[in-house]
Amino acid sequence: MNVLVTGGCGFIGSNLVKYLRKNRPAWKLVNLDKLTYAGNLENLKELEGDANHVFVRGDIGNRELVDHLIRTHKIDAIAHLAAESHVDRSILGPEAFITTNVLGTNVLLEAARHAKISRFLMVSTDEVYGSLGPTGLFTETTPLDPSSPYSSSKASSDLISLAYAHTFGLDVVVTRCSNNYGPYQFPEKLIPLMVANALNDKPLPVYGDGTNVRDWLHVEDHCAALTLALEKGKKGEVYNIGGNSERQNIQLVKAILAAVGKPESLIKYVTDRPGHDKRYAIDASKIKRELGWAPSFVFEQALQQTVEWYVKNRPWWERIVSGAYKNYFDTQYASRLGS
Ligand code: NAD
Ligand code: TDX
Repeated sequence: MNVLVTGGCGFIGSNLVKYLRKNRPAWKLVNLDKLTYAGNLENLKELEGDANHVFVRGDIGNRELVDHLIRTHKIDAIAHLAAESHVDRSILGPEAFITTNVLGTNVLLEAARHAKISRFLMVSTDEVYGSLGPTGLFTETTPLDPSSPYSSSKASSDLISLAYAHTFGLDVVVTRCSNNYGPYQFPEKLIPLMVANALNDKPLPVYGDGTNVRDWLHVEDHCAALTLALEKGKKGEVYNIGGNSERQNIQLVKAILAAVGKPESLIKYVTDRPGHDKRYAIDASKIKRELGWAPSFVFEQALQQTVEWYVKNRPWWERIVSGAYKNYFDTQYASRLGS
């Protein structure tokens, strides 16, 4: 099978590309990635010279390029991960989120429809459901109620994808996953940011009172679920993916500090994220029942391994936080302190 993977140089995309090369070695992967601030070819260094991985730098919004790739590589399926993915950045500037997540996705869907692609996997997020109170779980029939520009743009692309299945018969499958963790996550996200700051003895900015809850899933478990959805998902269906590992942010931050042997005095409570969703939790029984997926990583153990990966691979994230993107991290922190 020939698969066009979009966003294959980002966190989940690069993990997926490597997962597929290992677990579906006969598949040819064409990786279309714009290499925004979040895309990094270094994440795929081990695939240099691999004839079944073709990297193409480009924008999913470029219809001519997408058509050309589908034609020349005889693409059978599209796994669509490319996106602007960070909630805080969507609050600073929503435009790129609309351009890539909404319009870019539509370009891919149109190209897929005209080329009669046999499977379109839309990688969506649990954030499309909005926020939960202290109890309950998101199921696939929970009404969408996104709160941030990021989650609204993902809800739009998620629904447009489903509309292509209903209206045009395109073989679309949508997945909605909870928070991922693991190697190669851009250090603007909670876990790698906290590890990086702790190792540099910098304050750890916890938004609000730190009691917001996220459900954590190891990225490799997500990759396994995406592979099954791509292969066996039913046309027009949505599959929730979750780790059954709900943690308050503050619990997680304290666990990270303990793992790297740094004091809790580094924790700094800062101005809350505007519109901050309180709690996410997933009912993943449908994908377990219908596709036979189950998470294999145990959270405490895998968090420890993830922290160790960032400790060992310091140059990978140090280049980001102290190099080209230092300004983002400095201004984010200063603005949350109100300075
Ligand atoms: P990421 O920000 O690490 O990577 C995104 C990738 O997309 C980057 O390589 C970037 O260069 C590329 N990209 C961005 N705009 C592009 C464009 N216009 N054309 C081509 N490439 C472009 O994101 P991630 O965390 O790996 O998330 C991947 C996908 O999974 C996203 O769709 C996201 O919404 C979804 N998701 C993420 C999580 C999570 O916890 N990270 C959870 C659920 C769903
Ligand atoms: O510095 C921080 N301090 C803090 O308290 C950061 C960066 C985050 N937080 C909080 C906000 C959230 O409650 O930690 C939690 C996790 O934040 P993020 O890592 O930014 O993730 P989140 O906003 O939950 O969204 C993530 O999961 C769903 C991904 O970024 C999305 O792409 C995915 O769809």
